[in-house]
Amino acid sequence: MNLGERVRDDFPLLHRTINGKRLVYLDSAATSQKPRVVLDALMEYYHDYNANVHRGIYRIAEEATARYEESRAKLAAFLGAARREEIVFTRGTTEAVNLVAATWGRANVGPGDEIVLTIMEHHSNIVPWQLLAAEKGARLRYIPVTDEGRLDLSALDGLLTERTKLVSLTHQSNVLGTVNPVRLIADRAHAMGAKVLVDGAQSVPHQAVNVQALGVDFLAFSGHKMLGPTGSGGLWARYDLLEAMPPYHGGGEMIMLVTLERSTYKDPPHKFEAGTPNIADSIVLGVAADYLRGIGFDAITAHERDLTAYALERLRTVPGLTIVGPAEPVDRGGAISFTMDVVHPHDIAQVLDQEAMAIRAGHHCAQPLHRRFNIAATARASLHLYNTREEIDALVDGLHAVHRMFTRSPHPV
Ligand code: 7TS
Repeated sequence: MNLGERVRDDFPLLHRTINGKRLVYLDSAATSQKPRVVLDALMEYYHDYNANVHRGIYRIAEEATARYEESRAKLAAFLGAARREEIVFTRGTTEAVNLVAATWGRANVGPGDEIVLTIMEHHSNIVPWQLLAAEKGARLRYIPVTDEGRLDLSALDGLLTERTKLVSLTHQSNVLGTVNPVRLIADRAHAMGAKVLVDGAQSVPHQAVNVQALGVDFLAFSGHKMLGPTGSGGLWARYDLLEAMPPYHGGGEMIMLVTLERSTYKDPPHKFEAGTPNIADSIVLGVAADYLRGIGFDAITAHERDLTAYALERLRTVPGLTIVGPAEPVDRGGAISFTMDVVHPHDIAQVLDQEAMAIRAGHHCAQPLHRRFNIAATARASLHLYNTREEIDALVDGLHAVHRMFTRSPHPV
């Protein structure tokens, strides 16, 4: 039995039927399904020890605080961080990138400075930098993408200069599936004195990510894509950077002392967690990380690589289908986007929905990347550890049926 078959029973939602058919969930790049241990841990929090953190001195408040901080420690270990105080809980990748732009960015980026991004970024790693650049008079530059869907590293020499303050790039593309050579780019950026942020939204759920090995300064990640609850996630940053960064939101629990004129702030990470945090979801994110670690990334990555190779091979049999992104299963993950010559991506998704298949169609919050390929939209199937070859077969059969449906002559002779 392969991994997908072995773990399926852990995910109640994967047993749902729609139109009398078993759900085939192929949209994990948007959000992942949750194992029962995650659902149970959420219920346990509200059922047994719901209390605010870092303030009450009674039993359940101390339990909640301990579990919240334990989860932080688990995530630090999960990402290979030097210490647990390097993890700031956020609502996800979007908030983590915005936090860096609004704090480190405001303090360190000035007129004429440059921020280097890539054409394959999700909007959440573009728009915050556009806002900062507009405020500061800084300039955004982009690493181009090749026809195959990989970063064109030959452009790095021209892009990285003494004006570069930050390189911010995705580890794994949510559209192309491409896994980028982050270490290589980080070393080049550091040699020019720039800092490096990596968007781990699509890598942290699927491969062993170690921030020391990546050699970056900031890493943003989303809990809901790594089997955890929505509204959970975080920012990892080197402690010295967090210490030097001004706060993000102002409010309760991030201060040492408040007078009518000014305030002093707590040490990181608390300086960046104003107000009542997302206690339940942040605690349960640690449970999701434990679940992934329990299975092990060796097994997860091998299974997803096998499934991706199988899917890429089988998709070639569908007439008129073009993969947008690397067509070989090398240095790529299981987000597979494609177009079909005669059918709009939304029509593909809608027809497959009738067969209880969930894929996504659209620009996947990566409009500049789609513009690069001269297309408005793609259809995307994205995999996770719980998917199986049978589901890939169902997808491919479904796509053959879509093609037949849209190429059938309306006036049969
Ligand atoms: N970065 C990447 C690479 C992503 O894929 C996403 C979400 C984000 C950032 C933003 O994460 P959030 O958790 O803060 O929303 N990607 C997708 C997607 O591909 N379909 O829906 C959401």
